[in-house]
Amino acid sequence: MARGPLIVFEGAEGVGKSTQLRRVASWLESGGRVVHALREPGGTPLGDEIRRLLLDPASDITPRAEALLFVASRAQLVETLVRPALAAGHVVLLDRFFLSTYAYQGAGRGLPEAEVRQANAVATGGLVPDITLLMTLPVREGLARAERRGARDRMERNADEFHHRVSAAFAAFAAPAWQAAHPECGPIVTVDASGPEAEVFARITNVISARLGLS
Ligand code: Z5A
Repeated sequence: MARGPLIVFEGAEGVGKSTQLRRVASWLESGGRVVHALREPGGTPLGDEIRRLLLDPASDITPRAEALLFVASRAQLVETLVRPALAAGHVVLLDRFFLSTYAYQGAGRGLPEAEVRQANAVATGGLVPDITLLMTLPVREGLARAERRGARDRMERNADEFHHRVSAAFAAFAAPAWQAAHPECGPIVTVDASGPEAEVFARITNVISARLGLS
C-alpha cells in the first residue's frame, strides 16, 4: 500500500492553523479519505503531559530543556501515531511540526541551529513532510487573533520581540535557498492567512490539490 501524505500546518501565533486544519480534515473526509488530525506538542498521553508542562505559565524551563521537551513529544507522536497512520495509507494533518522548533527554539530562544536540527532528527527518524503549508500574517494581527481566544499560555507570554524573531524566521524558511539547504523539511509553501476563513481555506485547498493531487 502507498504511504499516505503528511501535511503540516505551520506559522506564527494566531495565524489560523487549527481553524484551517479542521476545515481541511472535513473536506478530505467528505472525499472518502481517512484523516488523522494531530497537533504538537501533544497528541499522545505522554505528549499531552509534556504539553501541559510546556504551556503552564508557572513552569520554569530553560531553553535547552524546552527544546528537548518539544522534541520528546514529537518522538512519541511520530512513532506511535504518525508512522502507523501513513503506513496504512491514511492522510495525516499535523498542527505544527519541526519548523516550529527551528523557529521558536532556534530563532526565538537563540539555540544553535545545528543542535536543534540534530535533536529533531532523533525524534523524526528522518520522516519528511510531503508539504508544509506555512501560513503568513503580520505578527500584530496574529497575536490579536490569538488574544481574542482567551488567557495567554507560557509561550504566548514571551515578549513581542520574541514573536517578531519567530515570525522573521518562518519567513526566511520560505526562501528557495533555505529549503535547498534543509531537505529534511520537504517542500514549504507559503499561504496568505489574511482575510476571511473561507478565502484562506480556498487558498489552502488549491495548494493541496495542485501539489498532492488530493480533493
Ligand atoms: N512550539 C514551540 O515553541 N516549539 C515547537 O517545536 C512546537 C511548538 C511544536 C503551542 O501552542 C505553542 O508551542 C506555540 C508554539 C510552541 N506557542 N506559541 N507562542 P498551541 O498548540 O496552544 O497553539 P498554537 O499552535 O500556537 O496555535 P495558535 O498559533 O495560537 O493559533 P492558530 O492555530 O494559528 O489559530 P486558530 O486557533 O485557528 O485561530 C486563532 C483565533 O483566530 C481563533 O479565535 C479563530 O477563530 C480566529 N481566526 C482563525 N482564522 C481567522 C480568520 N481568517 N480571520 C479572523 N479570525 C480568524
